[in-house]
Amino acid sequence: MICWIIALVLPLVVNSDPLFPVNCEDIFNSGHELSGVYTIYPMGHSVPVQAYCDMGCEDIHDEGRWTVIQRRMDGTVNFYRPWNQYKAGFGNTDGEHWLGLEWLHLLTSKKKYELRVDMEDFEGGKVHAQYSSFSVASEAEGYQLGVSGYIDGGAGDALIHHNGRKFTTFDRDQDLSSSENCALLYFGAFWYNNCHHANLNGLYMWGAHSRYGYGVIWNQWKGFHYSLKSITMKIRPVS
Ligand SMILES: [Ca+2]
Repeated sequence: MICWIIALVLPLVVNSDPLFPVNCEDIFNSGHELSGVYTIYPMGHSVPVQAYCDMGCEDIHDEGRWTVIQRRMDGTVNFYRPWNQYKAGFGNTDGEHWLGLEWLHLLTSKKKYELRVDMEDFEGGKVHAQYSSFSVASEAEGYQLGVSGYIDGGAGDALIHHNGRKFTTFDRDQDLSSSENCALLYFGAFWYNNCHHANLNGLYMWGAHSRYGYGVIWNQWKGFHYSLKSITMKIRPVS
């Protein structure tokens, strides 16, 4: 937690020219060991994008080198957005944001990545879920999700329900509900099945509520009637 506070106080914007790091592991390996906002180049040197790098804490650097791909923490950013914005990314890189599906595809199509999802409730509880394999296919393939190799961190495995599913927004229905658009139904955007066990881009609410499936949901931990306080999705290459 101390490291997290330092990271918020000391946001860094670093251009690693001429190295053009592809992800936060490259940034770390070039000597930048503080968490913060950095520039990465998943598409090559002419197309920079800002990403939040979670470098972990001093003395336990093995926990770091993560490229954050999604973060919710205070409800300051609207996540109910159309396809093109989920494709390109949106939000505040040092706060709530979505990196973007195209970047996720570019990163995970070149190397094998793992995923960690950290989450926190409003009562001080903290758990995580880790997956040894994470990939996002091309836009032509609907940005199909590949996630497997669950490692328990107390959260339970909500994403197995979404493995192999395409991404759905309110203006592009690729889910498995024949009668509904899950993004419209639950005010989110995700790799919906019919519809979800995790609604990580849902409305930011405050803990327990009465509306089934609404909110920032990780069903296997807190159920369908509890919206989380914070959640972070982050990825890094598997060596
Ligand atoms: Ca549908």
